Amino acid sequence: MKNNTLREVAAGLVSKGKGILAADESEGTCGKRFDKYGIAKTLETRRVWRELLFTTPEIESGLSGVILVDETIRQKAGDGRPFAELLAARGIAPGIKVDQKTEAFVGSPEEEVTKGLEGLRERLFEYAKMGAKFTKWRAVIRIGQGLPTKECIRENTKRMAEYAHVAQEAGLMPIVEPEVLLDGTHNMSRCEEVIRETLTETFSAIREIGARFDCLILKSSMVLPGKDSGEKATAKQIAEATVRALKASVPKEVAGIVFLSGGLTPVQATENLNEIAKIPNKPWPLTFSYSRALQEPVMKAWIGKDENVKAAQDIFRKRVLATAAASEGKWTPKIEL
Ligand code: 5MM
Repeated sequence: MKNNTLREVAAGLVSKGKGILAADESEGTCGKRFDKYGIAKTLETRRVWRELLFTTPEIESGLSGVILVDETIRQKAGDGRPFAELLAARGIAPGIKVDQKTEAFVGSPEEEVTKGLEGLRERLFEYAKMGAKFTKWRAVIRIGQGLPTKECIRENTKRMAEYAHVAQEAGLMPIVEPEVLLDGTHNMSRCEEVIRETLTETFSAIREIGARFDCLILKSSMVLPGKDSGEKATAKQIAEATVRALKASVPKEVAGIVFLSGGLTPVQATENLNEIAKIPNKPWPLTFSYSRALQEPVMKAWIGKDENVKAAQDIFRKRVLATAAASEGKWTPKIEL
């Protein structure tokens, strides 16, 4: 019974023509984004920002779910409804980020391991009561001289697998997100190799702990040349390399794959997804789970001012619908971004 529910939640999240909004920035990350536009960093401005996003007209046509953060799942909209309730009433599944920051990896301090297993079970039960239907855990993998180390990948994937197992037991469908960072001077083929290695380790750890592949979603980076590599790649090349890496390392039983935008511009994130969608014969449904690529232009239009809410929501609606079109390979440059 529990597995059927987990499968249903997963299927809903990756249903045709829809994807996920990642609105799970921690206070620090959200603060960095606010700083860029001079927006005051308070509990209330973060609440108003999230309300702007979640009350945007028509987003339910392109959004299947929203990933919240602890602070936000406890907050309410101006009409008094908790955000999780408001989203669910619109047919958008509320999810929750459950990892808790990173710590330096012993023996390779340039690398990080994600924390959050302590007290996880109890937190999951509380989130379920608040209406969460799914969860997310992110690990960060850095490419560099001698990096990533096998040991750091192993420790991160071991913890992530344990999280997935506990989340499935608690009835909250897990998203596992081993993010391979865009930062660095590496070329695209090195990125492909690291994504394959990381995902192979991820699924071997998940198999070992006994969590179910068909009751979880993978959130992955795309295969890209490092940000400072000087290498250029077309959206088609990125799509082909990404699908090749996924086919080589992700079990067919996995319920779906969603992509993070990882610092790509909104246009790049849309074009790459559109090309990925056009590739035939993929064993899993694939779509987006973007944060920055959906939110950046919206925040720029809002800049914390009430009088800009409508204009910002209009941009958000267009971004969601364009990205949703791209998830089906139906985006064309004629569709406004
Ligand atoms: C990689 O970050 C995730 C996807 O966002 P982008 O599309 O912008 O790459 C995102 O869900 C991330 O996990 C959250 O922003 C939370 O990050 P912090 O660092 O605040 O926990």
